[in-house]
Amino acid sequence: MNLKLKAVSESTNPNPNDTAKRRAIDLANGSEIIYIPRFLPFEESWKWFDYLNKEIPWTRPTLRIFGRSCVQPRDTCYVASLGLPELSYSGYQPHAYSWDDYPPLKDILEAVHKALPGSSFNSLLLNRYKGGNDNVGWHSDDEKLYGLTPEIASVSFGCEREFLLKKKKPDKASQEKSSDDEPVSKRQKKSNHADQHSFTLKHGSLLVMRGYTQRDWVHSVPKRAKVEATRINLTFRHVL
Ligand SMILES: O=C(O)CCC(=O)C(=O)O
Repeated sequence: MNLKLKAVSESTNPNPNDTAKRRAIDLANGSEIIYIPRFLPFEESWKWFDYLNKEIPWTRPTLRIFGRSCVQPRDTCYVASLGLPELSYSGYQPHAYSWDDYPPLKDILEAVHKALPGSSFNSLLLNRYKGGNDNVGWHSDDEKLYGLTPEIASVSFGCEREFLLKKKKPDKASQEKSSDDEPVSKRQKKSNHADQHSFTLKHGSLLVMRGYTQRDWVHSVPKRAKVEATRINLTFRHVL
């Protein structure tokens, strides 16, 4: 199956309207989101969807959250370059498959690298939401292995779902006076930036979280009662 495709990027895109829709959202205090709704061509993206849906060895692990066992409300799979520290979250350590096990993933990775100059992703967490009950709760990808300011590139296929971002509540330490003698909480109140954002992540879209987004914000894909179709999401990350 030839799944090689061209990403919509500044250099290859013949339609200026597509790149004009690359939106940068400044979340303030060094956090930023980039959203490109038509990152990958629509028809090819359905071929990717079918490939991923059929070929990826999806699992639905049991997690440990606040001392209780619960089945993760979505399917998952993990791919990583050789020799990286192991990923572990909520008491679960996924097996790391190799990029060579699923070569078409390398084509999507290449497209993402092309759109984000300077990026070098070496791992990928895949999620499959089989209908509106499947979800991911509020969390941040702030595991130490990604460092303090990770760039995370998220490519979506299939059913559109809402992606929410919410500012973390400042803890006591961050409310203490900063070096410019003004409490951080006061500075945050003065800022004009909203504390919540919502994106409807389109089939073939790319959303990038950058800077201090994982330190200062949480994100989620909430349940949606009326949704029945499947969505697949790939988040590319760099493990240090
Ligand atoms: O499915 C999504 O868009 C988000 C996935 C996510 O939050 C994660 O993998 O950490």
